[in-house]
Amino acid sequence: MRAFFYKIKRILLKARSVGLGGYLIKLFCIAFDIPNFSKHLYFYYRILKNPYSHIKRILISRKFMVHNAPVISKTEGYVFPDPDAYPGIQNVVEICQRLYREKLENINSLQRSADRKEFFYNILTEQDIIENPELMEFALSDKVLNSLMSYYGYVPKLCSLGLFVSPPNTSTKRSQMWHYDGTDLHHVKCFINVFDVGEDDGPFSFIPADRSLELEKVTSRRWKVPDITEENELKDVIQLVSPPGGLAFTDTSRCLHYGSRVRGDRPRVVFQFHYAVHADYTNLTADPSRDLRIIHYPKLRQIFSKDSLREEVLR
Ligand SMILES: O=C(O)CCC(=O)C(=O)O
Ligand SMILES: [Fe+2]
Repeated sequence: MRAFFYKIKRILLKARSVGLGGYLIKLFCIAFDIPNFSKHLYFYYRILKNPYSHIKRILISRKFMVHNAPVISKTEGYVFPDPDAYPGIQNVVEICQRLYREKLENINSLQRSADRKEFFYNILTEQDIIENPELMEFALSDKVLNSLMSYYGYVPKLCSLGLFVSPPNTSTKRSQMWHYDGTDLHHVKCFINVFDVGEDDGPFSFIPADRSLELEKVTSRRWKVPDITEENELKDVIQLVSPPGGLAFTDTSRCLHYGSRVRGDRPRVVFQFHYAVHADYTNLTADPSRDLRIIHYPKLRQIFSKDSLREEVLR
């Protein structure tokens, strides 16, 4: 009985977060057993609602595209670039290291406020971004935007960002299990390791998009799989194991992924910024311990909308 009410509650919460149109699409696709197709339908539904805005996004991306940035593979849905390709990354890492150390004293209370996701929570605040504009400037830099625009083919939206702490833990739940990110057609997340991350430190781990699709067909395990164990599957896993500054851009709607299985004795800290086709693909309420959703921070959007490209990214 409890499980039944829990299921109903989840359905209602989901309906509220994606809006009526998005929700009907989801229900339709579930009914026909094509859940991943709902992302495509949602994409066309939003474009048809406002075609002009999409055309504008294509035109602005053409104007600013310079093709000198690492390319996110359209087939594989990721790039593991040389950090030196992105000017300013070392500075970003140093700022994040300092912010983490400054907040260390209060880290337990920050973790407690991260209600359900105590294994992956954000400690960055709006004030930190205002005082350290280099973080946002990096996420909006020409190089980063060029990597993204050549993948999307139009200007993507900055959806959220954060400095995420994953403390040592023994759990394997929620985003610690294999999953795709939902609703939006292309969530592209950039993960930057702030300190050394080894195999035991819960590295961000994923399977390239083409291989994820094959696995999904063979195993029909699309969602929240506790583990993928067959040897032929495991060999395809890529882990963001690196010294500080190691980074990856991954389309988490197409690449099966998980992270934060921190079995060693030190926390994993990453700076992550998250792009999507629509920043408002969900109406989550503001919760800085989850992440900083740009739609909830008009002041940041105003400060960093420096030209027509950044304006579009933050609109
Ligand atoms: O903990 C991680 O590294 C992965 C988190 C995740 O699934 C996500 O940000 O989409
Ligand atoms: Fe995810």
